[in-house]
Amino acid sequence: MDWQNWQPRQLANLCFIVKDGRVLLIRKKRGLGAGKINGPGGKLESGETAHDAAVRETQEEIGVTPLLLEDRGVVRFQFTDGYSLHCAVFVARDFTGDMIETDEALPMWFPVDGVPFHEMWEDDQHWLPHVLAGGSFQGWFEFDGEKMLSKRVELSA
Ligand code: 8DG
Repeated sequence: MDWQNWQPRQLANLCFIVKDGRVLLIRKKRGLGAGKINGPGGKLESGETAHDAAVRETQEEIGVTPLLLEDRGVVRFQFTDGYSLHCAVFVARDFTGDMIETDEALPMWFPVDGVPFHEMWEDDQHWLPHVLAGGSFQGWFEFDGEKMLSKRVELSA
């Protein structure tokens, strides 16, 4: 894979709300990764920043507004069918509003040391623990559907 000249087809984001030793995740009901547990997030609309899209997608999916977003890195996905995604990862330290289940997602709290990686995308176990512990990262992954084919992760403080 020539990551040097890689161009993503889509821009997206993920927003992990972390508060009081717990992380707010969703059971995603539709779209890419339906059925899996993930952070709220989704694709950027035109003219939108990754930060603004992370706030909007979290509001749309589970009703709450994340606050104090911290930029923790980028994860890049190349799929064998040609699809590719650049995904900005944020941690939010607080939120306002009431959590709701929507057509898109069911919200669920997990202890930060009890994240259900067996129900998540295969790459997440390689970077999310570090992010939840306060760190940043860069990631590059190749997938064939839901199967991870290659991984490269650079963790930083
Ligand atoms: P839309 O409303 O924006 O059109 O659709 P969406 O449901 O928001 O976007 P999507 O294209 O269906 O879902 C993409 C989301 O899934 C986006 O937040 C990035 C995330 N995602 C992947 N692959 C992986 C992965 O390997 N790990 C994690 N944690 N998230 C991933 O696409």
